[in-house]
Amino acid sequence: MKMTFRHYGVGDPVTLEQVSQIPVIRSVVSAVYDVPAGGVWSRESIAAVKDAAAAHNLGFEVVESVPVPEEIKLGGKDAPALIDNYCENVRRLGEAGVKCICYNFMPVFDWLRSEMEHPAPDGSNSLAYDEQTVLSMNPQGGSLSLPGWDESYTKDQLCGLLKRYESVTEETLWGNLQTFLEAVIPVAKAAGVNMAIHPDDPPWGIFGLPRIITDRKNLRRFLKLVDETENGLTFCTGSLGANPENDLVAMSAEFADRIHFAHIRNILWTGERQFHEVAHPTECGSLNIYGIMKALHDNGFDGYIRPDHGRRIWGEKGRYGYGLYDRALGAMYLSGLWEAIDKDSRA
Ligand code: DNO
Repeated sequence: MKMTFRHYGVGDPVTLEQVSQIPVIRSVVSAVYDVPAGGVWSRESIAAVKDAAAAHNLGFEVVESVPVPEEIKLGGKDAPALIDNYCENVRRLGEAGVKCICYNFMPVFDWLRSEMEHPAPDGSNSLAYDEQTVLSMNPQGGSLSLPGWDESYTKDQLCGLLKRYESVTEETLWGNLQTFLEAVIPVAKAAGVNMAIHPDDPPWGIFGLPRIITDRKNLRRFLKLVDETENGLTFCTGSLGANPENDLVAMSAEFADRIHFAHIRNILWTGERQFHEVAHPTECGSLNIYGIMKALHDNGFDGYIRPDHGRRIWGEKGRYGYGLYDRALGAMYLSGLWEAIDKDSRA
C-alpha cells in the first residue's frame, strides 16, 4: 500500500510543503491542468508537476485524472483522433515515471452533490447528496450546484451535450468504453502504466444519462472488456458505497488484484438515495472502513491509496472535499489501520 495525497497544482490553496509535513505521505496525486480535455500534455508541463513535488521530497506516480473527452464517450466522429491523443498522454506519463492513471467514463457530469456545506452539529460541514433535490434542479437552467470538478459548461454547451446523449444507452456506452480500452490498454502496458477507472458517483444513472461503473456485476463486466492487469479500478468507497447494496468488503476482496488505486472515505446514509460525507473512521458513518482496509490487505492489495474527501473543519475554507485538515486526519487513520492489520497478520 502506498499512501498518497491529491494536490491540484499551483492553484491549490494547500501547499506541497504542508502535504510533505503529513507523516505518511510520500507522493502526490496530481495532473496537468493547463490543457483542456482531449489535448496532449506537454512534456514540460508533466515535468513541472514532477519537479514541484520532488522539491518537497514527494514523488509523482499517480495522475488523477487524464480526462476522457465527451466525444470519446459519445463515440463521435472525432473519437479516433482523441483516443490517439489519449494514448500519447499515457506514453508521455509513463516516460515521466507515472505508474497509474485514474480516469472516469461518466457522461457529462463527474461527481454530483446537492449541497456543498451540509452542516454538522460540531460546526464542521461536508458535501451531501439528496436525490430529490438533485432531480428538482434543472441541469439546463444552470441551477445545479457543482462541486470542485466543475467543468463550467456554458448553458448552450450543456444543452447541446445532453441532447447528443439522448440516443446513448448503457449498451452504447459499454461499446464506446470497449473501443477506448482496446486502444489504450496495450499502450499502457508498453508504457508500464496501470489504468484505473473511477466508479460513477453516485453509482446510478442521473438526468437520463447512462452510468455503468456502478456495482459488482458491472465491475466484473468492465474487467473482462480487456482482461489485462493494466485494465484496473480506482476503488472509490464513497462512490460505490452510496448504494447500500454494494458490499464493499466483499468487493475489495474480490477485486484487490485489479485495484490500482483506492479512494477511501466514509459516508452516512440518511435515507433512500440520500447521504452526506463524514470523517473517515468506521464509527463516523455507514461504511466499514476497517473491513475494507482489512480485505484489501488480506487479498494482497499493493496499489496506491489516498484519503478521499474531507469535511471542512477548524475554519478551513478552500476546495470542497479537498482541504488539508480532514484529509490529513484521514491519511493518519488509514495508515494506522494498515499498520495494525499488517502487523497482526505477521504475528
Ligand atoms: C472526486 C474525484 C473524482 C475523480 C474523477 C476521476 O472527488 O474522485 O472527481 O477524480 O472522477 O476521473
